[in-house]
Amino acid sequence: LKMLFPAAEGGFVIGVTGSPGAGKSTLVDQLARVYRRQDEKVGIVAVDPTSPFSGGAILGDRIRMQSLSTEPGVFIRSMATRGKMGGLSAAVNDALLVLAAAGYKKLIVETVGVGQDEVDIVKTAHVSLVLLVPGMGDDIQAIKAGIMEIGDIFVINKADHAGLNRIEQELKNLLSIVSRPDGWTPEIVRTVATRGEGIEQLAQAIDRYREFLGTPGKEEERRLPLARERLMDMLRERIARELFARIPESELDEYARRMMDRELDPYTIVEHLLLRAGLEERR
Ligand SMILES: Nc1nc2c(ncn2[C@@H]2O[C@H](COP(=O)(O)OP(=O)(O)OP(=O)(O)O)[C@@H](O)[C@H]2O)c(=O)[nH]1
Ligand SMILES: [Mg+2]
Repeated sequence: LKMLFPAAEGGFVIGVTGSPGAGKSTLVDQLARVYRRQDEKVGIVAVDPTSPFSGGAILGDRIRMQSLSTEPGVFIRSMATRGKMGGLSAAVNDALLVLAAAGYKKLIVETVGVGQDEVDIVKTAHVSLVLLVPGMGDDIQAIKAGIMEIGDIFVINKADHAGLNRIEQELKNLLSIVSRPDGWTPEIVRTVATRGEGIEQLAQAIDRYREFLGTPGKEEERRLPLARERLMDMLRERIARELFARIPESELDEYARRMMDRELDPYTIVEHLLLRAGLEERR
């Protein structure tokens, strides 16, 4: 990863999020086709919710995007949401780094828009697409609660369904009350992913946002805090790993028991453990 890092320059990450079944995979498939026509190599990382039954990634996305998976110039990888050392977004970031270094400069990440992990992933993308579908009143509520802030472009997919104007109006109302610090006004694009309608327009909206990011100062304004956050995450993970490597499980159990018996308070225990691991100075 260290060696690949410089070669990963120029990778442009497109995050796609939305409720289960909103049409994300279908849309990603179509968008990848648009990029293939422009002769761009496309890397796709689909973050599958971990199945409670198999404990692994559901293969649904790969099956749905099967038509693409045999296409040269397209690489598809599914990742499960749980059990990733150092967190899911770290694992996704690493995968994107490898893909970008291998020349896949258009990178698409699909995640279901629930949970902090997903929000983190989409946040680190260069551009974030939030998918909505008509006729889901609750959907917009959920959006309001979490992912409203992260959408650079809102896609109303399944525009062939009833209720299109209603959801668009609701979305416009919501967008009119939030003003972004960077001055960007999120665009709204209508698509029918199954028929490939609106996908060219979506690609153009993405290009416009990319141009906006290219205006002096903007990219840095957005990317710098994210780079900092990424560093902090990696440090946090590394420090925790180092720390736990120095504290035997049995000792943790023993301290937990003494805490439970009110023999020792947790504040003192934490100080002891940090001191023992050499991460705190004796006072
Ligand atoms: N009518 C209509 N159906 C669509 C459209 N886009 C996708 N679908 C259908 O919606 C269903 C779900 O599509 P997916 O692309 O699998 O949705 P997803 O958001 O990736 O689903 P998860 O990954 O399971 O969260 C499929 O049956 C698609 O064929 C659309 O624009 N119009
Ligand atoms: Mg999907």
